[in-house]
Amino acid sequence: MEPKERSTDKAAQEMIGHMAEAGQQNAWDRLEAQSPQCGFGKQGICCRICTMGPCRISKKTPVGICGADADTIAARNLLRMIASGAAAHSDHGRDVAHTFKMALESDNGDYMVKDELKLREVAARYGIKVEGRQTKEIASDLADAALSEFGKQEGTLVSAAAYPPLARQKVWQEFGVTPRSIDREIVEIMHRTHMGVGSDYKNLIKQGIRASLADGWGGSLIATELSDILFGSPWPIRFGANLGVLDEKQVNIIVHGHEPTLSDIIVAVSQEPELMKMAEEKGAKGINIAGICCTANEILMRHGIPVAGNFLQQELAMMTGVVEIMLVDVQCIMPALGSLSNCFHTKLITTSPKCKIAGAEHIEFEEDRAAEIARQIVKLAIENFANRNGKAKIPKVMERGIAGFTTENIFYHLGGRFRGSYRPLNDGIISGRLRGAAGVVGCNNPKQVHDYGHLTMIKELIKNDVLVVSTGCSAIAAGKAGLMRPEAAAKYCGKGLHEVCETVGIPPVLHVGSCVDNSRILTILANVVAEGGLGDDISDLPVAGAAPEWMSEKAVSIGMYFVASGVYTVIAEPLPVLGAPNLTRYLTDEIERDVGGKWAFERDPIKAAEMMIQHIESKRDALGINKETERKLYDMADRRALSIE
Ligand code: SF4
Ligand code: MSK
Repeated sequence: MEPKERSTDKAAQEMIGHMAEAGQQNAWDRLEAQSPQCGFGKQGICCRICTMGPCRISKKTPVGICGADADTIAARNLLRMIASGAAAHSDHGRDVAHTFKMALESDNGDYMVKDELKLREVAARYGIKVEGRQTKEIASDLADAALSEFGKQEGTLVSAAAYPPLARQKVWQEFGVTPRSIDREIVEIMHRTHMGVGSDYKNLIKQGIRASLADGWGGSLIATELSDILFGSPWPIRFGANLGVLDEKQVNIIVHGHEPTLSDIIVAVSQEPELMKMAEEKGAKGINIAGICCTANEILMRHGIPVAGNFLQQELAMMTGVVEIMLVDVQCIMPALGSLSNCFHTKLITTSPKCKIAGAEHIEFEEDRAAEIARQIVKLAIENFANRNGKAKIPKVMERGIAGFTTENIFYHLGGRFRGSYRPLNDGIISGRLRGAAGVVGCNNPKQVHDYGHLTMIKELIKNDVLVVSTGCSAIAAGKAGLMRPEAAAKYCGKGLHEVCETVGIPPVLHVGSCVDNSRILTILANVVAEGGLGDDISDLPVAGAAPEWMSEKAVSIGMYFVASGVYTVIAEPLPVLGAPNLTRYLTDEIERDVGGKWAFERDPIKAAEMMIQHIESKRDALGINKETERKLYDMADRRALSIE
């Protein structure tokens, strides 16, 4: 297969060609080697939960040995994907909460509270007294409150009652899916899907919904909010993206994975004069930190650190031959990096006790020695600069853009300098200049042409005046394609969105962060509802979600919490449920009556975008804002009246 058939990204194409010439395998090659893939697995109708099996469902064998049918088996498999995805996000949240607590107890100053305003806002939501109290006291109470959300035995998640609209909370209460605590919902999935527990697919899915809500409005939200407080809330910031950000003349360190705890401190120490001097003494012009996947997004959002690429570019980045260290933490790290690193001077370094990789060196990260360990790693990279072997190959491909949007700062951008408010966004939607908004998120998957799904869908949406917010590898794809430049509005947007972007000075695609930061999209939606004029619930809003190239279990949890929050969610690769007709019908149709959102599967990104736009228009119809009205020009008196409302 030609590189062009594998990726739309010019840098990726060049490196895929280079890998082929060098006789190295990558994910696309391994997909070909794995094809044709198992049809039972694809359709979700293979069960290996007990050793009477494995059982496969077919016309000849419509039930497994225990009598479980296709719907039960596929529902159980799906639930276990949600459990894993929710666990990954939430464990990330737990780690940030631990670091947060440790930072308050330690005197070494490696970490400290960087956003006091957010600390006070979040603490107040948790019912913690803030007036007249010191930062440290409030932060300590918040750390304890956040940590107790994971394992508490009584009540419900604080954030599930503090953030979503009341109407949404009522839907969850009536349907019986209000999340209680984070770990509990994940454990209960594992219990309910054990051999011989539940077999009613709808009742199984209910627990999947509850665990996913504990992820989105719980574990992920905790990860986002405590990261903002501890590492600083993002603010719009310029960045460069694609493999061209690597620099042959500098020591290159790539950080890859998801958690910001180590990468944030690596960024800080890499600017220390002593280390810069050491790099120069070794013949390098400097120390260049770049990111891959969501670790990239974390440090991009807060420090403007360049992004080398998204998920399918991790092997390609190593192939450049100029990476001294690839430093990984957890999630989305291909085991293939272990053997590939052996072909280069590149050191693959794992840092989490949860993630060791064959062929990698392990330097365990300890939060209470964060700066010391970060310095040790940067020094190793500097030492390794002299060991480069073979010819460097860095594609000269790089784009620029603006990232760093959050629930709080979109507020100021949309409201303008003097009137921070979601009002202009809601008014823009009500007037029809903006048709609505879409979240386009998620991974890459070699089953789709790399980045094609993200870019084609996003361009179609913004052409039709739908504002796009993006996270994860989708956001990186948009950044690499120049869609996060404010100027992209003139080139790609419909008239209404173009006007809005120009007036406010934002790009048409807003980078709101990493995978756990999908929680920012939830809180943005809650704010839009609270602003008024667009219904009482998230399910009333003219919005839709999509993951055009998803691959990970985390994406299933994310998709489910968006659906369960009332959002129509279109994904490319279908959920592995197609062999279970009742379950498929439930997830793509009937579930809407229970939670207000539903799933759709569509591989063609243009068709998928059309489905999203159609959904947005149907919500506009239901809100009664699709009537032909004359555009009202506001004078000062009108504006004052609006502010008072
Ligand atoms: Fe087969 Fe039932 Fe065991 Fe699954 S739980 S492997 S369907 S016997
Ligand atoms: S990194 S989960 S490939 S978005 Fe968050 Fe990218 Fe998907 Fe990993």
